[in-house]
Amino acid sequence: MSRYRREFPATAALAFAGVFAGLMATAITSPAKANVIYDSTIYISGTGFGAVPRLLTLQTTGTESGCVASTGGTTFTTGSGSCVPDGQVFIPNGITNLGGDEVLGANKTGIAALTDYSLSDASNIAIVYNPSQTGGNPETTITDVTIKFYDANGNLVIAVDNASDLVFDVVNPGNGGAGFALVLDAAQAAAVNSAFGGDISSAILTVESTINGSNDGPDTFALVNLATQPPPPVPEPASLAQGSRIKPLWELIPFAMTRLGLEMGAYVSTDEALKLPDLA
Ligand SMILES: [Ca+2]
Ligand SMILES: [Ca+2]
Repeated sequence: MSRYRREFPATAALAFAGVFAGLMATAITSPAKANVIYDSTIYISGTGFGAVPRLLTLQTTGTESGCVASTGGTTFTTGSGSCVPDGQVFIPNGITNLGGDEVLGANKTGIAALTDYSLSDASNIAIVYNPSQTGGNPETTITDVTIKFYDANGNLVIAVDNASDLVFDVVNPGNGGAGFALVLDAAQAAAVNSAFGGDISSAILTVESTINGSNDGPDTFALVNLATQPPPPVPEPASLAQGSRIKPLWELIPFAMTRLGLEMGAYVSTDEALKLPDLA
């Protein structure tokens, strides 16, 4: 490499070294961090989410586990035989789901053809987790959530999962949003996009998961395209008046970065009317 570097102007060599170092850092560190993560900064609108069919519904007390596998076209199977062995998952978490608790029925458990969601880029995927719990301890813990991507013939192309337990102390995000957004981190999204030649539009997506601490109503997962989500609600005029100052530019940057999928920033809404009704 030094032989080539001598032939570059100093600035070009520096730039090349920087890019190369960046690529190496990505190659070395990203795979170990490729996870399904909960991004609390993403706002899922209840208005846009209410009619979305669920890809997996579970309603068992204690531990509940469900799996869905595409078998080509619009057909699918559920149950333990539909769970992917953890070893086949991209950078797996060591947990294989048992399945068997799926609640069957239209819009409760099924598949998503990504072309129906206008989804071509895995970085726009949000699996919205919407638990229904009651009592003094509504907490749920997702020990595994695996997102599987099939070709149109039902062949599994790639699957991704979470790295460690995802713990939810409450049943809704508390900002008027419809559910918790589980997303692919950058390394995972890149791997999924690459597995489909850069465009995942032809893929069929299914979800499998295991949840601890369940009670009461159905706990569901649905797919949302972040690129087509309605924007977050505008703050009420009263709260704007009470704010009594104009936000400086640097306070607006996280908002813009979130819309770009950079996992920063926060939305605040007091609109309780947007809470999601259960489909059960
Ligand atoms: Ca796993
Ligand atoms: Ca529940």
